[in-house]
Amino acid sequence: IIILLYICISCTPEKTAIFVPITERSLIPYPNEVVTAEQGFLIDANTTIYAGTSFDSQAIALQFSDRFTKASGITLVTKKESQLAKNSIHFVLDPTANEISDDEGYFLKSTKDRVIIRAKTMSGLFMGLQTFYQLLPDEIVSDTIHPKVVWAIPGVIINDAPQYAYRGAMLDVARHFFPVEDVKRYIELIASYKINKLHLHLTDDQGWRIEIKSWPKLTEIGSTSAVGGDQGGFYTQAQYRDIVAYAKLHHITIIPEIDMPGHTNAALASYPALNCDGEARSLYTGMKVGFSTLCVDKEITYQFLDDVIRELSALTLGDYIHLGGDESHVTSKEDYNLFLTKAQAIVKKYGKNVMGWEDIQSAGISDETIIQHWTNPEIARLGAKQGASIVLSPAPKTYLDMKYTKDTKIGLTWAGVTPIDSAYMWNPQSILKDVPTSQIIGIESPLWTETVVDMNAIEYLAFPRLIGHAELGWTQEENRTWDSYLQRLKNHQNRLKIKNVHYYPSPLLEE
Ligand code: TNX
Repeated sequence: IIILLYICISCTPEKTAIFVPITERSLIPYPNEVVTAEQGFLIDANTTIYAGTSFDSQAIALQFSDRFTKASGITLVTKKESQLAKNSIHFVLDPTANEISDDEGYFLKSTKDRVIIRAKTMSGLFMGLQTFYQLLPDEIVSDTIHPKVVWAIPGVIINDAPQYAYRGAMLDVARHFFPVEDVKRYIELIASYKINKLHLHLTDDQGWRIEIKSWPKLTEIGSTSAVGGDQGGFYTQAQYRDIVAYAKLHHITIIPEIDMPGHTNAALASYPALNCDGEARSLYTGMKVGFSTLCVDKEITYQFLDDVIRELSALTLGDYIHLGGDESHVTSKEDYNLFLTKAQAIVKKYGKNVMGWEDIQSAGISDETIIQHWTNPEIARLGAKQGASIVLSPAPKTYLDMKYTKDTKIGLTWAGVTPIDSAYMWNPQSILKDVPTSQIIGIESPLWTETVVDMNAIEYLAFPRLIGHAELGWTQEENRTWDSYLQRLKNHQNRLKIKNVHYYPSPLLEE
C-alpha cells in the first residue's frame, strides 16, 4: 500500500502536467488545419509501431523508430499487420485516401490511445513524420539518450498539404567547395522544414565541382581553385550519387546546375579548345561576374555540352537540369540565344527538362521549362508568357548570402540587407503581377558562397531565414502571420541548439 501510494503521489501530478497544449509545440511550417483534441498520447517502452505491409510505409516507420531510439534509448516493437490496438503509432499509406488533397499532404491524429499518420504517398508520410517530430519534446532531435524526458504528444488532429510543389534551397558549391558531409547535413536540416528540392550550383568561374569522365581535366585542373585562393575540390560521380541517394531518403530532389555560357572560366581554364582563341584561361579566384563565355561558334563546344549533359543526366533522378544562363555579359545576344537553343535541345535529348535563371527566356523556351526569377520581374514575366513555370527567388527576400544587417560579418549587400522579418514578410503571389497563380510553382532560397567558407558560415546565413522561407512555401497565406511565426521560431531555437546549428541570433528572437 505504501509503495502504491508513493507511485500515485509521484506520478499522477506529473502525468497530467506533461500534456502541454499544442500551442507550446512550435509547428514550422504551420499546418493548414490544426484542431485540438482532448487528451494527448504518451510513448513508452510498450508502445507498438504499426508500419503496414508496404515497403514504403515500413521505411518511414523505421526512420521514426531509429530517431526515437537515438533520443530515448528505447527500442520500440514494429509490426506489419494493422490492428487498432491501444498504445500504438500507425503509419498508414493509402493511395485511395481521397480526402487528402495532395501527394505530399497527410493526416495526423494523436489521442490518448494512438497516433495515426496517413498519406497517399511515401512523401506525404515523410512530411507527416516531420510534423510528428515537432509535436514531440525538443530532445527528439538529439543524438544522445535522454532517459528523463517524458515522450508526450498533445492531442491534435492535423490536415495538411503544401501551398507550393516546389520548395527549394540552392547551395553554391563552386565559389567555395563543401564536402559531401556538409551537403548531407544541409539536406538533413532543410528536410525537417519540408523543403523538397536542393539545387546544387556545381560550376562557375572559380571552380568545376563534378567529375565528368569524358572530360577529366575539368576536375584535374578546373576543380583546384576557389574564391580567395581557398581550397578547391569536386565530387566524384560515386560521391555525387551518394548525395542524390541521401537526398532521396529525405524526399528531396537534387537539381544540378551547370552554368553556361557565362560563369565558365573553370572549364575554359581546363580545356584551351573551348575558347574562341584556343588559349586556356588562368584559374580565377576573384568575385567578379560576367567576364567569361564558352565559344558559341565552335563545334567542340557542343560536343562538350553533349558529354556533360549526358553524364549528368545519368546521375540525376529528377526531371530537371539547370542550365544557368545568368550574367552572360560578354556573349552577344544573338550568340547567347543560339547557344541556349542548342543547349536546351541537348537536355531534351537526354530525357530531362530545362530549368534556368530568368535570362534564358530570350532564347525561346517551352511550357515544360522552369524559369527562376531572381532580379528582373519584366524578364521573368516574358518567360511566363511563353508558358513556363516560375520559381521565385527574388534576391532582396530570398538570397541567403545577403547580410542580416550592414554590421553582420559574412555576406554581400548588392540586393540590400535582409533581416529575418523582411525575409518572412512577403507574399509569393504578388511578386510577379499578371502571371497566373497556377504558373507560380514555388520558391527557392539561393545561398551563393563567395563569402561563405565553411559549414558554420552556411548555417549562420541560412538559419533562421530559410525556416521562414519554408513556411512561405508550404503554408497558405491565411494561415500565417509574422507574430505567430516569430513566437514559434523563438520556441524552436532550442532544437537548433540541440542540433548545434550555428544560426544567427537575431535581436528579434530575444524576449
Ligand atoms: C548574382 S543570382 C549571381 C551570382 C552571384 C550572386 C551573389 C545569379 C543568377 N547570379 O553569380 O553569386 O549574385 O549574390
